[in-house]
Amino acid sequence: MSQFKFSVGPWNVHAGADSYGPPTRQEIDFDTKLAKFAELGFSAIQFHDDDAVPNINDYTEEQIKEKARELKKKLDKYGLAAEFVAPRLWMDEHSIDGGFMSTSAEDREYAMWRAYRSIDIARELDCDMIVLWLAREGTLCAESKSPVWATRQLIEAINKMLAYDPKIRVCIEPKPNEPIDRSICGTMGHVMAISAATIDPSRVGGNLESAHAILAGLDPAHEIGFALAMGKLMTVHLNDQNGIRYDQDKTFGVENLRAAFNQVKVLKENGYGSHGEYVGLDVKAMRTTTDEDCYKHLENSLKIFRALEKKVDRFDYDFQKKCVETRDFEALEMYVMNLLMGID
Ligand code: GLO
Ligand code: MG
Repeated sequence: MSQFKFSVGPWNVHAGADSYGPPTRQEIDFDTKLAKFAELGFSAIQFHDDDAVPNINDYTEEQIKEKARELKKKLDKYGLAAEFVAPRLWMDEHSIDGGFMSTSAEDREYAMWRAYRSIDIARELDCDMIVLWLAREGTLCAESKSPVWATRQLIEAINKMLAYDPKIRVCIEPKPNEPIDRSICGTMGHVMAISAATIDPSRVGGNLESAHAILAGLDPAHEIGFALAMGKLMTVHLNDQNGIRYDQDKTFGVENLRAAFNQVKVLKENGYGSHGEYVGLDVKAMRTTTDEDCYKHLENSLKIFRALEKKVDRFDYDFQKKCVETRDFEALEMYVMNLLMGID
């Protein structure tokens, strides 16, 4: 039995379309996904604001809250909690050039409207966290905006969110690029710096996604460890990624098992989850996956995570200590490889 609670977003099950081709699977309706997520053993759902309230632009603030209350009833029916709400600031025509640091004042205002509505929805869903995946917050053309101005815009926007609701926690999910060229807040280090510059650093932390760390050329377990050391790891998006390419969101552990082992290890060793944090997945099925198998990547990610938990349980800390004392890192490394290969 895992010591962790897991979460997932509805976008993890999708119809297979990519930038180069149309869907390859049927769309699955939201209620069916919820039922299946509960059956697979997930405890909480991650939401975009418009996953929670589709066509959010068409409603008043009161109507949005009402719709969120209806969703809460649905979640209760399946025994699922809401982990976070994330303003989707990359699809709408107002977010063509970013949200909080868009070059258009009107579009920046729209971004704040979505952030406030996300907080309203979170409140109705009984959750206290919003996630900012800063998809288009950066530059497409380096000279189009000042990085100094853009960074300050982000801090100011977060300060407004913190002031809007004294309980809300703002969790930044950093990514170095894609869909933008250069991100303003691309790594966990940037997130910590932004946090420190806000009016309430205790309520601003990070969501480390394995793939995003790899895209920045960094090690996911070290990024997780860095945020844990600062007491600011609010959630994780576990997945995998084959080096510095397009964002792949592969099943957790399939590309680099040792790196995945070390992510589980650092989470376990540091009591992650003891303050209610979830182990979140952000994984995509392959384009070739069939309709019947459209949840397989989630099942497989959970299986791999749990199997690695058992490996961490078996990790021989006495042997590790001895190796460190004698600086025999060859032996320690081979011990880890044998542990992962199942060779005693
Ligand atoms: C994309 C991100 C995205 C976010 C999600 C929640 O690269 O990982 O999936 O996690 O929109 O904010
Ligand atoms: Mg993510």
